Amino acid sequence: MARGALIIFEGVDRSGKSTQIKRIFNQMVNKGENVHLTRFPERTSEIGQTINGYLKSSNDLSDQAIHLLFSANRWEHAQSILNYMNNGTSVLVDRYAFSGVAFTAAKGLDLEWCKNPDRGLPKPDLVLQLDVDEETAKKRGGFGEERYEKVEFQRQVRKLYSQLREEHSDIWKIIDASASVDELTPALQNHVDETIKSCQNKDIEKLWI
Ligand code: Z5A
Ligand code: MG
Repeated sequence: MARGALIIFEGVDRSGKSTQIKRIFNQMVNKGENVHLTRFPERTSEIGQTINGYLKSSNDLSDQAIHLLFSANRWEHAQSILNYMNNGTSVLVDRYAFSGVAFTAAKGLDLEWCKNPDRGLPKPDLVLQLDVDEETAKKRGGFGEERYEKVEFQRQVRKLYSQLREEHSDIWKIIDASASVDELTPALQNHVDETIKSCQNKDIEKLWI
């Protein structure tokens, strides 16, 4: 059986990841395609609820501890992602280990240290990085409500995404996400469709191994 693809949406705050990934998921469901949508942080588990408290600034944790919790939150769901893929269902994920690394390294922690807990997770077949400049992001709804939504910090995160993009140029596409919601969806859908076709018979690899 052809396996499903693992496709990640990444990008700085307010770049439109959640908006676009939901549109693409709905289009694929309407066409009868085998697709599953998830996101990280996945805030419903016990670990997810602790992360949620941290992001809303109601609890404080060391930079190392919260990093490990974000990673543990992915590992809680790694086997289920693999099961979907092996059963022919493609998985769309709103943020993944690249957010984990970029957001913690932006605080000054060592990049390789940041990667360690996520080593061995299912490796994505495609990373779609939605990119908007600071001014555009600031104008969009909701900016500033959670812990990391500060301009200087997001600038640092953007730099780290560039570094990760260079390391993963084989699977990474950067998309100018300043266009309208309607304009962006078809281009993103094309990348998703092409990846699903091209990885059908490839082995599932492990991230950072
Ligand atoms: N984090 C971490 O530190 N470590 C980790 O391992 C992981 C995450 C996985 C919460 O993530 C925080 O966790 C995040 C990283 C950190 N902190 N920050 N920053 P989250 O994914 O839950 O964050 P969020 O609250 O969903 O925000 P977001 O993902 O950054 O936003 P978005 O999904 O990219 O944007 P959106 O919700 O689709 O759109 C934002 C607004 O813009 C909304 O009002 C839209 O209607 C509007 N919008 C969207 N697209 C457009 C276009 N094209 N034009 C105009 N307006 C638009
Ligand atoms: Mg989002």
